[in-house]
Amino acid sequence: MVVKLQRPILVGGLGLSFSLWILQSWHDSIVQLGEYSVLSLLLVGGGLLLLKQNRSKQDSHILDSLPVDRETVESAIAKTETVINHLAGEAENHHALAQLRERIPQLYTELDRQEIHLAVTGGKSVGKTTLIQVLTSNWRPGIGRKICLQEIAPLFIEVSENSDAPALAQAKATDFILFLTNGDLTDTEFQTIQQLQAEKHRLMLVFNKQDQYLADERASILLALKQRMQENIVAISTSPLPVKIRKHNDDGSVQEWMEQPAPDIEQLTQQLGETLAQQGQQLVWATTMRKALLLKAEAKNYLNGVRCDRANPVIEQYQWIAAAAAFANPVPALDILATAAINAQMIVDLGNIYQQKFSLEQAKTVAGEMGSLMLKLGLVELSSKVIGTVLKSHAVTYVAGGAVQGVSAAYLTRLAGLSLVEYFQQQEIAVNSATGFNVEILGQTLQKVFQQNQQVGFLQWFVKQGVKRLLPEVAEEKIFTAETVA
Ligand SMILES: Nc1nc2c(ncn2[C@@H]2O[C@H](COP(=O)(O)OP(=O)(O)OP(=O)(O)O)[C@@H](O)[C@H]2O)c(=O)[nH]1
Ligand SMILES: [Mg+2]
Repeated sequence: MVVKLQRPILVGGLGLSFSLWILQSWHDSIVQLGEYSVLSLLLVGGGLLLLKQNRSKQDSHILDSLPVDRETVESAIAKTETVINHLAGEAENHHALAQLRERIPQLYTELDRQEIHLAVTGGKSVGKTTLIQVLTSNWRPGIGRKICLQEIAPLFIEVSENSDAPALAQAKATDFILFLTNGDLTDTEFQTIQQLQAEKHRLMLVFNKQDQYLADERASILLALKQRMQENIVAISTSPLPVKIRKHNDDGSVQEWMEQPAPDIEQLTQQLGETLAQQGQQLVWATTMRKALLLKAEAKNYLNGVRCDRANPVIEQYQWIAAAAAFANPVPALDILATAAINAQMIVDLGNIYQQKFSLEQAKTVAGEMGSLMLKLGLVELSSKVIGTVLKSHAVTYVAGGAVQGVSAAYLTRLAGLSLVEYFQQQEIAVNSATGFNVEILGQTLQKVFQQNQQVGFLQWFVKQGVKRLLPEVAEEKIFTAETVA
């Protein structure tokens, strides 16, 4: 449905007068707005928290199903392919299509990969290179699979945030991670391990250089490590310091020499050998699964971008329709404002863009739900107050009645539209959609979108747009003049 806005609507008899004192009072209104922002921040805080918890639950749910069997991985790859096909269907010349598509057959090949990839990671000089050398020359696990050891660039060297991200990404791309430390874990080491475990990466904590400690120190470090991580801890010395050997001869003389002890890596080779023998196949499938999910997320991101570009003009269109309606017929009651602001046809149109089909009847129900949610959350009252304040600073007190309703209706329509977009984006790609609407999640989305769109700067801009639309003759010239003066 395409509706062209007729303008100007109802301008007769209304006048706007701008003068410089308004610009002075601008500051006051910013302070007032600041208060509203704090208020609504408090209001949405709880909701956001809920949303976050919900998100992480969803993610871990997917990954809890690791380790996986072959069919699960194949179906994940197929779903990824579906998303890419949607992208191709909706944007046939999309720049990312070729590289996304290429990676699908690679995933199928990856399922049958025979080698197992191990990452050797940890801080600077913990013994990564030495461990790889020792394992390469001394270890024959005999599991019928080739084992590739990859040294990851040292972590925790730079203090800046995310500086370890590229190195960690390399480690995450492998099947199993050997995380080396030379003593008790630092907080950063521990956080990194926790993050890897939360993302369901398999890892073993390797306490290397234990020859540097006395026996009782070693034991207490091991104990500390075990308190932090219940399982998968081994203690080794890949390159123990030479020890002095003293020999007392029969003739009373003493001979001394330095001897290089052999590397002590037995705990590691034994445990690792067992894990790889028992779970080698699973590890490869789990890695493939992770890669398929990553590719799917990437493709979905592109798809959401394409759809968002289509959704924006639709929201804009309905937002000014709502503004015109409320402006022409300003009803003070807040509830009418909320429901009138959410056009069921907008929901149908946006649903179409996101491949979520709604009948007009269904869309009306959703519109009703959203309207009452907005009321319940106090968004209607809050936004009309804020918009009223901004309008006053424009000295439109004259028309405040209709203008407040008009701009508020536009603003609420925008919130509703953006929330729907955000909600649809979170949904799984519909294969056969028509699944029920989750009002709870929609409510959380509304609060989040409201918070993102209630910054003072945005509201001021938005009110200006609204006034321009509703009172084009008067507003344009005056507002632009005011801007030049400011
Ligand atoms: N005492 C002792 N020293 C060790 C042990 N393992 C390695 N080292 C020494 O630690 C130093 C660093 O070892 P590397 O293997 O180069 O460590 P790395 O983690 O690869 O170092 P970067 O790649 O520079 O981060 C070397 O001097 C090794 O000889 C060990 O078990 N005991
Ligand atoms: Mg090294």
